Amino acid sequence: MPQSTKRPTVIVTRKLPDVVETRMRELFDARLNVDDAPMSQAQLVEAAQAADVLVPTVTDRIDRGVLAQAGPRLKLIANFGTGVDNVDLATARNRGITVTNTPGVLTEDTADMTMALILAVPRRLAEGTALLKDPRRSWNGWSPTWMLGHRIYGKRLGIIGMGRIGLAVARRARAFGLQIHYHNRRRLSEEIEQEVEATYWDSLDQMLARMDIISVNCPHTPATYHLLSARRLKLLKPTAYIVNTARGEVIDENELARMIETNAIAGAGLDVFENEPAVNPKLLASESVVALPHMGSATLEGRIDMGEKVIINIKTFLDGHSPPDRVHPAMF
Ligand code: 8YV
Repeated sequence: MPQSTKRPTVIVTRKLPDVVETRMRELFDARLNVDDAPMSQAQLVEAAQAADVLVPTVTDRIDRGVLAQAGPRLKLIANFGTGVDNVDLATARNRGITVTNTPGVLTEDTADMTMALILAVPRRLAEGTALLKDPRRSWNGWSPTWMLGHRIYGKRLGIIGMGRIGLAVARRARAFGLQIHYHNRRRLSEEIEQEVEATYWDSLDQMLARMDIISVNCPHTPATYHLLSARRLKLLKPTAYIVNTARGEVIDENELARMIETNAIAGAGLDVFENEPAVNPKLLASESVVALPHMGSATLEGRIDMGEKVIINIKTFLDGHSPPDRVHPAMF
């Protein structure tokens, strides 16, 4: 078969929605993971040796070790996901491997989940439902001083990372009467600040000390690893809540768990964890923590859109153009 008609080998590390996999089979020599078992590092090396294009997800560590053993054909890593902290971007660039991601299509879903946690923790949603469903406990009826949470309306929300998702959270939170504050590498335009009536804080430390609820919406990069360090977590008011739908690594999870255990903060809504799938048991034991298994973007519509983006990135790249969602290491 002449080189030009040979279909490129695209190795997909996890099971994707049927419609995405079917289209990939039509377009490429697609090697799919129908059992959805996470790949070991050795299996990832094998995949990197055989593929023209690798499609990993957040559960795959495409580190220096994997990239160092990649075959000469591997020219594109089309990540199924927006965060690219699972890929060693510098090594990929040095080896001439392009990396793409899937921004934009999971913004609204992730912002919805963030808002759900902002509501769920102060209003004790998980506690209430767990109580009713627990056959060992019984509900003795309404009481004026029972299951009291805290009001959301009028409180100060501090958003760390005001990119697409942070802004989508701000828009929702405004509708719930929260006062929007934010810390970001770059200040937003005056127009957008006015739209969501946002107050910018150059100093993260100063913002943390004054907020009622903190929402983490920045990517995990070397610069944001443990951005909420033990020192910074201690700046929070004891009545504050933390919500994280970004990456567990942004928060010092051990310190957060210690503070939850000792009631040094009021509660946390966590969709992501530092050592997924492991979760600090102190967090799970606490009634003031609402914990979710990394579900922020988990809608069927979102996953299909992500798959479509991956396909467009691969097609554009293979056609010799710069793919629309090319990741530039300096961006992260
Ligand atoms: C995805 C995410 O589920 O896209 C991201 O960065 O965190 C998630 O919403 C996951 O990354 C898919 O690889």
